[in-house]
Amino acid sequence: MKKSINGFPHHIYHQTHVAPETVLNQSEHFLKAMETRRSVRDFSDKDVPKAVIENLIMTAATAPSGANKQPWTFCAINDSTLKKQIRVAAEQEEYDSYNGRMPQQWLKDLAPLGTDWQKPFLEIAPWLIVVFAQTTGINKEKNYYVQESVGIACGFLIAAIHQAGLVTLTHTPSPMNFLKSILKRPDNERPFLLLPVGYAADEVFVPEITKKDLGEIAVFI
Ligand code: IYR
Repeated sequence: MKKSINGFPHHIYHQTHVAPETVLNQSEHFLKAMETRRSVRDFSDKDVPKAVIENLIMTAATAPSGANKQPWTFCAINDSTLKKQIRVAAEQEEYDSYNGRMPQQWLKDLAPLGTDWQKPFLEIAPWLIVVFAQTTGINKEKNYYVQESVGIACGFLIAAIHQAGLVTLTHTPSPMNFLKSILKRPDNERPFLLLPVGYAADEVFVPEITKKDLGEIAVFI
């Protein structure tokens, strides 16, 4: 079944029919799965096939975006020379950030996470995915809700990485314009987020932090 709206074709959408009790089960199941996700900073150097990374990126690209402009570019890097270059540049910025640029309160807030300026995972993880936001189209065409759209796509990407059995972390070197020059991205793109992707190292320690309770994050009105 098809119909036309404003002269554009639409077709019937069939969401698989799910019984109400199955909806509850599935929502619980996905919650449990997502609750096992952690930001991991210790990676194995074990290879991940390119086909896996392609699937992860295509999952991210299913995200909704303003006027369906899909204002994102995913740069997937496996080349060790390029990874080293990114590590060196990121550590230069991060060294300055951790040693003077970040206010004391910020450093205090990060202390429980145990992060510092050193980013060995940028070389050890088999893949780095650098997500770029397209502030406009390549010929200055308008994009809408770029931050929101790319943020949602990154959420999908992180969930997909976890669901596949791999790990990542949201690395935010700051400032991160070096990514634009190293990766030779065009003027309409702005670096948004860097995600190392791979298998977790054999032994990984993560901080004992908790997520807020439902009562702290939601109001039912
Ligand atoms: N960009 C730094 C610092 C950092 C900032 C926040 I906010 C974090 O949640 C974690 C780290 C870094 O990536 O180490």
